[in-house]
Amino acid sequence: MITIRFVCWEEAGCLAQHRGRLGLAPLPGEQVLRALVTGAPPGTADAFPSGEGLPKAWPGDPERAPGTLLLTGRRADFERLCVEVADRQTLVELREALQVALVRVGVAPPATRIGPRLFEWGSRTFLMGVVNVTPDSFSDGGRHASADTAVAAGERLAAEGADLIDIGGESTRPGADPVGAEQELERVLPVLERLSRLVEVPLSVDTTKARVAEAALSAGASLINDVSGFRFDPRMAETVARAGAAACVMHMQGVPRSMQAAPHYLDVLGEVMESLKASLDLAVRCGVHEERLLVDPGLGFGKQPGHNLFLLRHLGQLRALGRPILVGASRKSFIGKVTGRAVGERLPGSLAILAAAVLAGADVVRVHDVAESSVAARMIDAVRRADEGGLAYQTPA
Ligand code: HH2
Repeated sequence: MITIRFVCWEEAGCLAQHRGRLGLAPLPGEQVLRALVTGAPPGTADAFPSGEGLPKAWPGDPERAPGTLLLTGRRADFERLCVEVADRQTLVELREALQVALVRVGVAPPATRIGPRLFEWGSRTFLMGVVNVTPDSFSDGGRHASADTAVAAGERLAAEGADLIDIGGESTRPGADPVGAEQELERVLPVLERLSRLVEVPLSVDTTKARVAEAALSAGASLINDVSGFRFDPRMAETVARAGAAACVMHMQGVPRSMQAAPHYLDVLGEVMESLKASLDLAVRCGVHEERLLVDPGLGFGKQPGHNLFLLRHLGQLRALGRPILVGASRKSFIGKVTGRAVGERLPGSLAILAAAVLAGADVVRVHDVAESSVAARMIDAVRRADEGGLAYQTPA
């Protein structure tokens, strides 16, 4: 399967602005792009045309990186390539993948309805607040172990500005013991039922079990947050499809019990992308509406600190999947590794990661500290929107 990701791209808006400053009209197609192709079938590099007005192609080393190509050119060159190779059988898959990737590069996906709310991606950063109804979650374990405290926490997060509230009944921290569906339901359902009557914010349930998802969706949840990307329970995708619900598919290498033992990748971004694409394809095959799906690189799930930081830095490349990007970094151990801070002292590090993630392309950030994250997100959004007049910020009402 061919995967294409743009590893460098010029912001089309910035280019238009530079031209405007010189008094020149916008020039469509001038945007410079660099694409990394993996999984190309044999013969692709040989069949690739060369010449003026076409992207330049560098095939990867056939021994070390078979099926790879690096393409560089202007958008107009890539578009011309798609026309030029229209009748070449060997390049059909490449052309189709390129056409899709060209539409997606640097562009926010279309809006998604989650429960009663429409999320217009690119308009601002959205916050998913976390309520773990567990005794053993890595940062808030035991704090909301009773339904009363969990409901109160959910109400507080909604008041602080959460756009979604994610309720979890099973810890997925490294080394965590799995819990049965019965126990997970006992923890999650009472909170979900009460919270759905008290707040207007859409509720999400963090589970990998179809049975839990099914009951949660009937009890008022609008989104299933599956950290296994629909891999652990073969009934999960059809359960989400039947309910017409939204879902977030996350990447994880291995299983929580052992995932941090020896995470290993040759190309962490490419492998995360391919796995997320497989989760999206599975979901769509089972009847989930593509426009209801979000993707998440799964920071800390079978990843070394360096893998997490690299994924964050190049997050925008996941745009090639065409879905909104959710990132959960709040209080995680890689922040502790970099800053030397214990879990209760990771707020400054978490806010810095939030800023980095948003600037790199995150649409939703999953956080424990909603009040502080909401101020940080508003500030970063102002930076993102900054225009030369300096008027592109809005004072909150
Ligand atoms: N991280 C955790 C749990 N669920 N879901 C998504 N989509 N992305 C994440 O990064 C993610 C997640 C781990 O954090 P937490 O829920 O606070 O801890 P625990 O799993 O120990 O309950």
